[in-house]
Amino acid sequence: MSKNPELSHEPEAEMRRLSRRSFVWAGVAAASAFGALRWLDTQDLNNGIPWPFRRALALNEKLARGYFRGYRLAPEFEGHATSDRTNGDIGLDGDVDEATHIIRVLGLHDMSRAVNHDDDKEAAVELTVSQIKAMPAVSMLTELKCIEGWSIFVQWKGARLADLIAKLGPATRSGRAPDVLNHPDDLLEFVGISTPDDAYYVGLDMAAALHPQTLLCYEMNGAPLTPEHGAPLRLVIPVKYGVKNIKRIGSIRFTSQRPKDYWAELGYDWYAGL
Ligand SMILES: Nc1nc2c(c(=O)[nH]1)N[C@H]1C(S)=C(S)[C@@H](COP(=O)(O)O)O[C@H]1N2
Ligand SMILES: [Mo]
Repeated sequence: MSKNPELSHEPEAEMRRLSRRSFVWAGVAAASAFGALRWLDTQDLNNGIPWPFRRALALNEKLARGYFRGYRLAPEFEGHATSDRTNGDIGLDGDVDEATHIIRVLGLHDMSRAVNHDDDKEAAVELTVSQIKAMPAVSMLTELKCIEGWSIFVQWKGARLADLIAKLGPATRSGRAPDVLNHPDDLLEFVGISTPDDAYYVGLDMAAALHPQTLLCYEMNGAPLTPEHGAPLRLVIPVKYGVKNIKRIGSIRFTSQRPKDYWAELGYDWYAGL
């Protein structure tokens, strides 16, 4: 395994730098929250619960601290990404067109905007990649660790899955309207993410899905994601092994059942945490 010598590895300094940076990010996210709100209004996807400006800051802070009992921030690095490496092409057959690509979302508290074009499939709320790109963007240089024993350092750019979750409003255990900020424990426990053809799929617990470094990415090392790396949209979750970093996202489902997971079915640990 080759590590980039320019990357900083001193963990304490890393964490100090990180907390400063997280603070800056919280501000950046708050500054862009107005744009996100307008996205909601124009796209009319929200269930009518306003997401006040001041809450964006609180959300980032609270999510980064309280709810992630078992999770820490993965180290972030400064310097250059390492040379490229791809692994795994399950679910990546055929071409995708970013402009027409749809991410189907299931298991929201309010599914009244769900549509169904296909009798074989459940009705789902549909998102486009441009809607994800309109959300506050986060960049991070993190290590993608494959369970096979190698890793690469990648500069990612994307939107926080937590921000999307807060906006869309997953179904809750109580049946009451979701309050991601104050009552994340009331959200359904799991998130299942699949490729459009359902050939590759991962399950996440809600805490991992809400982790501030869990991103829906559309850029890698300063360039648009390539098809091998999961264009037009992939998950990057540096607190988990590579297997959970699903490429080419076709659907996201909030559920109370532990979702099926491609590699867990083959005997790997379902959590696959680092
Ligand atoms: N759709 C899909 N996503 C996937 C895989 C896959 O086979 N299909 N392989 C996983 C594995 S094992 C790893 S290590 C990472 C590798 O990501 P990369 O190819 O972008 O380096 O993708 C993950 N995501
Ligand atoms: Mo992997």
